[in-house]
Amino acid sequence: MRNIRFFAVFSFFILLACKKEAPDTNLTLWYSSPAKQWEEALPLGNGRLGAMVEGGISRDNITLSEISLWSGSEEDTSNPEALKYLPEIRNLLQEGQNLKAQELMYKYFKCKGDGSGLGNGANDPYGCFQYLGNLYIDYNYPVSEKSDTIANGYRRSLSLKNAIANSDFELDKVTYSREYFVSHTNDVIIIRITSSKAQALNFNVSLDRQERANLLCENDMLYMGGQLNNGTDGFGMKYLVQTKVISNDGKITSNSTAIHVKDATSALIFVSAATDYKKTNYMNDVNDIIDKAQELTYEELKENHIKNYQEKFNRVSVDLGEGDYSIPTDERLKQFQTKDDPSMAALYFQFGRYLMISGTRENSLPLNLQGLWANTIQTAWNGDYHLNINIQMNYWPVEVANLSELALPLVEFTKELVPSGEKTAKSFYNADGWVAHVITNPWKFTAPAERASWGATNTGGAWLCSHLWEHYAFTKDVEYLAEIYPVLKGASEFFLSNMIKEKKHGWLVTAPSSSPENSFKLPGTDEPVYVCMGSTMDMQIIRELFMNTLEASTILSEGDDNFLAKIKETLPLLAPMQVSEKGGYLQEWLEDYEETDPRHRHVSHLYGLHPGNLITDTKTPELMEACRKTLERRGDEGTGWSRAWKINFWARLKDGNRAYKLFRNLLKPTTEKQIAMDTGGGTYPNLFCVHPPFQIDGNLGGCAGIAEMLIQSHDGYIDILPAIPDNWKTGSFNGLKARGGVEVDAYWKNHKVTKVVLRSPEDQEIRLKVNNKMQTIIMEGGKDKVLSEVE
Ligand code: FUC
Repeated sequence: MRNIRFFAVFSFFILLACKKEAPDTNLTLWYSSPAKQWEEALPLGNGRLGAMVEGGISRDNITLSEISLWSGSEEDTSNPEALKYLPEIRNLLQEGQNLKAQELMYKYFKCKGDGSGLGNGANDPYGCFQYLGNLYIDYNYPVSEKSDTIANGYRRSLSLKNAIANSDFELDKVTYSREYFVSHTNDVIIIRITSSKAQALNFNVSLDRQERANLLCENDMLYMGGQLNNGTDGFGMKYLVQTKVISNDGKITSNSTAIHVKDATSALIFVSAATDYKKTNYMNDVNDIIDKAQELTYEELKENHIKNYQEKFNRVSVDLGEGDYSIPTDERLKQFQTKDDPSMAALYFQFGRYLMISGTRENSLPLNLQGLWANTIQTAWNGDYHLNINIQMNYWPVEVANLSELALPLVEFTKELVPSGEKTAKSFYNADGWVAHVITNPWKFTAPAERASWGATNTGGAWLCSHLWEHYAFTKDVEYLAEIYPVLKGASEFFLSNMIKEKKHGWLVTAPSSSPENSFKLPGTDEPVYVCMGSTMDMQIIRELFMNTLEASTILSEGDDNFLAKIKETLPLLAPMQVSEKGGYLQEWLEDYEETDPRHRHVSHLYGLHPGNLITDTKTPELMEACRKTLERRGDEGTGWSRAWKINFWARLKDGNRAYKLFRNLLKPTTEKQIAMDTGGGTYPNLFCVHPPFQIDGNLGGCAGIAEMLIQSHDGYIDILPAIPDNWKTGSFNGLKARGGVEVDAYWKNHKVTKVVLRSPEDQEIRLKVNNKMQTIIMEGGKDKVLSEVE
């Protein structure tokens, strides 16, 4: 850990010295009307508390969330039937009887209980991430007509530079202004409301929640508290929201459900909230937070907030060209489909970083399917942690975007899954080590889910381990590596003790498993079959896990010789990647089955291309071509996250124009809210990614994709501008990170890199590819290495 902290401080000072700021104009989302639906509201957060600002004129709705607010509870998911049927399932798979194996799995090889409730588990023990409630500000204006229709000059905005939202307008010659932020330093939501005319403000503040909410108003302080369903006796997680309004000149009164503000020129609203997740003292905390916040002036609170946020945000700037910032963001989004606007990618990239800083912080839970933001009791797919792409995609940008310490919530979460994963390994497979399947939650669910078609893939935990490794690869923090080594080892032990030898080639494979959520047809039948042995993705993840575990043990000089010898023996026996003889694409399964849906949204078998690094130009050029063919077959559409993944794939294939085409597809404007699985992906007016519905993975996957177009370092060297499109002709970036802990600035003109600045925390030799030329650079720790007029 020490190294990270040192490097964070070190980079901060360096950045202060040499940062070239991107134009602030491209760091603002703005709109000329209030949000008409939640998907237009502007997200704010401090990594724990979230707020979505609608900015309404007569009623302003701010939807609140808290990252740990989950229904459900820990449950026993062990199902003894599963282990009894495991040998038969495996035999059927060996005989090519996958459909029969699948039928048995549907019946027996699943968790005890209802699992995720098919994605609607709010009242099951699995539970779901829920919104906290709504904060309403209802205004009374001294105008006879409807204020919403006669207001002038309305503007609602979100500054990514300051993490502050504003809404302003004029009504009857009075300007009303609201400023909103969620302070990390003071851990509180703050709204300041002002009017240009003295004592023109009259409004009521109230709270509500669709269920399980009690209101209380005492000493002009409004409270909302309740207890969610734990899925068993009904008494689950407790929460409390507390609201206080202060004003210099206004009169504040209250009744049992609302705070009333009369004749004020300005007022401050504080909202504090907490849950009892891992905390007993949460009520006192909520109260103390408001007390402490009140001791500071608004200017002090705002300054604290901006400073805290910018310490992270200002580490990186990106300039990809000018855009037309004078048009509202929703219009700009629409125009982007037909009009060239290279600055859109820089905005989207920084919006991703903004969401990460606002959505999760050290000592918080990781970003879930909704990040931190929700507006329902039953969030889509329980707003949980899906381990077959989604939560991992959330974390793809964290290292390269210079927010390394924000990976730690995922690291901690993974560590905490281990005890539950050990039980699952024993009870379902009688295996060593630990395993997690496809879905998990703060209650540490690791069992196979209720439906084998999607819930039986058992490399979810191993995929998380790749993130644990990447954090090391970017930071070189050996102390950290020692902390996470047992997690990697335990995950490896599971596969060492649980793979079987498939009959045809004698390869070691997972069984039973699936290739995330895709199905195939067995010869002579049209029935979709999901269950298989050794899907390509499984085998890539396991190979990578074994290699990382071995490397970690070498670095730490740690090892149980038998265990390491077993990994070394096993590596060459793992089923290899195969290229289809009939189509030249990378095979998704051991057999070259016909897919039920060749355009399926998951492209799991390309894990080795991205986020993995088994398939690269230097290691496996022939597989690069197979990946290209695979992507052509899959097409350029799909759900939001699927489009985002494809940006990353094409960037790794070094095809900048195609990556950019996928970026454009990701930004397809839509307001669709119904769940759709095949296509319909795009972007809401507030730039939230649309699965549909909203799912934050696409935002962060898209952010990572843009980074992959600018810099790559997964193949043993740093590649500057590996995949930029024709229209990012001239530009720069500052502060992106490469593996090895190197921080990089680059400047280019007419597609040619003109200058690179490298900073390394320690002495090291690196390989660098610039303008297609490879060179070796000797870095001195703490010193800038400037390469100007690079060839
Ligand atoms: C995976 C995906 C779905 C969706 C869900 C939350 O199961 O296949 O498209 O993103 O996670």
